[in-house]
Amino acid sequence: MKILLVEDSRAMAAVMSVRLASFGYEVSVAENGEVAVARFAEVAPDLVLMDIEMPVMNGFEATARIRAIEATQDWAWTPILFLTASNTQENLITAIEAGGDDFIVKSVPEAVLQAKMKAMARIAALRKRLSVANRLLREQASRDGLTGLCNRRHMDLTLDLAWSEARSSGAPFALLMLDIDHFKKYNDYYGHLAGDDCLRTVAQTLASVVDRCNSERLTDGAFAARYGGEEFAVLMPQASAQAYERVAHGVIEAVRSLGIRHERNADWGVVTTSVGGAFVPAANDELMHVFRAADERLYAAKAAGRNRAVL
Ligand code: GH3
Ligand code: MG
Ligand code: MG
Ligand code: MG
Ligand code: MG
Repeated sequence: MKILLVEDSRAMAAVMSVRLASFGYEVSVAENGEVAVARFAEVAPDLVLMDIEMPVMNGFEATARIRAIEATQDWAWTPILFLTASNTQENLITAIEAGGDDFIVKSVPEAVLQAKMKAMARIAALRKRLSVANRLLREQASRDGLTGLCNRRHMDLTLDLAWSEARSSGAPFALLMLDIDHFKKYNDYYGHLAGDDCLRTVAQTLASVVDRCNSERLTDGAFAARYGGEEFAVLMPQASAQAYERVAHGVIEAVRSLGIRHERNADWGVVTTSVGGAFVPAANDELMHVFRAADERLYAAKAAGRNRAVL
């Protein structure tokens, strides 16, 4: 357990540090409230031991600042234990009101200190588990279970944001809609499990084309999502027209050259995809119109024989 000890008296800090280290805790010392707030963000302690009277910034003020930092994070609540000179009812009430969890007197007996630290360690451990669980849940809520790509919910949220940013800055904006060709026939012929494998492979291929464009700096922050059953969307904020075309043609070629056999795809014999795109040089329209344009071009790509992009 990492402990941030906030104490202006060097002698007291030294005594406490030794005691805490002897319990096996890792201690870092801040000499006033202001240093403590900065150190808190740096070391992310599991527990704070906070003196009250200190120069520059006292313990109550530092606690209020730490609680304000935590208010912006999920499930963040680092136990803060005040160190007081005297064991009075008034001290306890003030400490709790200020955002502390408990207080101990500086002359506390060894065994009491150790017991209180144990109780605080339990709070710290619980908080950590909650924040890990919360992170996992959030992560899962924005992912598609089959392909691991972002899901539609996440894409819709991101699209709205990216679109309003593009509108206010007048930046270019591009959207691709991709659909696997004759996928119903693929399922009918090879079975749904093979269909699922195929979906995963196409999704990974799409993601790697997009990732490559990001890492070659052709695009910045472009990402793919599973938009519906066998439909995918690619959002390319601030992409150039060349980047937009390159991703569209790149993914069609990458999927075709996987060479996944598809007997019932009469024209191509392997799994292929069709893409419809919309490139807006300076965003000013309604996002719905951008979608409609991409969707119409996707139909046009299907009608023109599939395995192609209409941009
Ligand atoms: P087109 O070339 O015109 O796009 O024809 P298509 O057969 O691909 O289009 P259609 O919309 O008729 O069929 C889509 C199929 O995708 C139907 C559905 O069973 C399949 N599908 C959707 N989601 C999944 C999935 O999660 N797993 C599997 N195996 N199949 C899926
Ligand atoms: Mg002091
Ligand atoms: Mg479809
Ligand atoms: Mg369809
Ligand atoms: Mg299809």
